[in-house]
Amino acid sequence: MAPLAAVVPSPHTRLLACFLRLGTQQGGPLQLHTGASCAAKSHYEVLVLGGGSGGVTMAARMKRRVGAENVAIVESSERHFYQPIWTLVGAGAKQLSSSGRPTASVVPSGVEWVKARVAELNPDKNCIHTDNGKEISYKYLIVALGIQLDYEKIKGLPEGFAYPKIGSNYSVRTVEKTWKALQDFKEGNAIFTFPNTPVKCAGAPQKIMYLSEAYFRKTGKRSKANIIFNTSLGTIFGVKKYADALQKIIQERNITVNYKQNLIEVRADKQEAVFENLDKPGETQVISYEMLHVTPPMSPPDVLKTSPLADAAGWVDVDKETLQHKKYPNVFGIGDCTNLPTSKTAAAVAAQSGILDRTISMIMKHRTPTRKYDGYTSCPLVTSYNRVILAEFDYNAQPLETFPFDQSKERLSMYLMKADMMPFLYWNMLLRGYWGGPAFLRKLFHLGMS
Ligand code: FAD
Ligand code: UQ1
Repeated sequence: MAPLAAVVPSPHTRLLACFLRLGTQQGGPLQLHTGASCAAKSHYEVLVLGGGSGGVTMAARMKRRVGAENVAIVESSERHFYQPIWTLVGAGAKQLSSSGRPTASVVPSGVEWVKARVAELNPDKNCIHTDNGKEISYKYLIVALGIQLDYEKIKGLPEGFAYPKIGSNYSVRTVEKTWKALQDFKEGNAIFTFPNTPVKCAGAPQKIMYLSEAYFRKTGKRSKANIIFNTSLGTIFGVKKYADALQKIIQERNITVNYKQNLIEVRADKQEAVFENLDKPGETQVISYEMLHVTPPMSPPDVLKTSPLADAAGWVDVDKETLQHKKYPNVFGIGDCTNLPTSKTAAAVAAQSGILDRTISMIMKHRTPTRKYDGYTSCPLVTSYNRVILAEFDYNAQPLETFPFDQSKERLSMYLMKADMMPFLYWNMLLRGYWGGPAFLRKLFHLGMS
């Protein structure tokens, strides 16, 4: 086990830090109040909360900055999952086992893995509490707790998953049920839902629909399937260029899209789904299904919602360019748990990790962060078993494409990138802190075009 870095600040440094904090309310690095501390036995220079995509990536980068023995990750799960591949697992194109590895194998060597859940955050004292009674203090905190799945907000779930004909690619427990429902499909409605909350990978709820449509075609069942996308949103996708391409596909493949329809109840014993009409309060519709794919409502993790780090909606309240917390300058956020106004994806985490690494390095040197996150995010829209539209865009919902061709076209090359290259890049580059997104490739490919 790596030795704990017992650098609890002395009363002298605490007093000095307190003085510096009180004396510099105008902003800038001197506002750091890294001196305040609880009486924790464990202290780390950098404490990372959450061992998912953002947490492991930042731990790897922070190890290079301050040394492994000064970094810890708090994560309770024994397995780390590459969630983006679940779209293909739900469609039977990949095995679930390929998506997970032991957490122990992705925590950077020498970094302390605290196997527990974060139960309470106390940023005024620079400390956190775990569910197994540990208190840990830090100098710098990186919050990477992801987004919470709220299946129970739909009446009849999660217990409804015990019945057949229903699945959800969003959870490791239910993703294989999607593939089972697809195989068992005989005749009737195949319904795909999108909830009335922010979600991670906003393209995933419709990717499985296109794959299902392709599967029905392949197996001769297409004429027996009525494919319905019931979405709480008012548009198919937030970026016009890709929305136009998707609309064409929807028309060509005879898919029905109903907007402002929110799933509120599943009667799994009767194979019925109940939707509320968001434009007409009180109006509901019951639709029977032969297959149902549920994208659950999502929200910030409970531990954040009630913490001083949260904005009014419960997300970690960070500066959208530097990822530094707006009130606690020694606290930073990355990924799905933040209020960064971009689409929540691993691709966004990659781009954010490079920026955050630089931000923290500048803060550590008492300098002002200079590099700015532009909101880069990407969604490989899988439209069949060998085609992908690669959506990439920024904070302004403007396309920010890497490759020197029209990415709104369905392409085999982009499918191969999504299915085979991305997992390799994820496990070997991103999680090791060597992949900060494709900006450099974009610049390279577009050199001759500007
Ligand atoms: P996560 O990777 O979810 O990690 C959060 C971690 O925090 C978890 O390990 C969790 O166990 C831990 N945690 C939570 N609460 C606590 C607590 N109280 N204490 C301790 N630990 C805690 N992204 C793409 O870029 N491209 C795609 O094609 C794509 N497709 C997707 C398809 C599906 C079906 C899904 C589900 C996701 C997809 N994503 C995709 C999204 C991507 O997986 C996430 O955006 C990414 O994993 C976010 O990283 P994160 O670190 O913010 O959260
Ligand atoms: C990406 O960087 C990334 O993070 C590792 C993903 O997550 C799985 C992606 O899906 C995509 C598309 C990117 C962007 C990378 C390139 C090469 C366009």
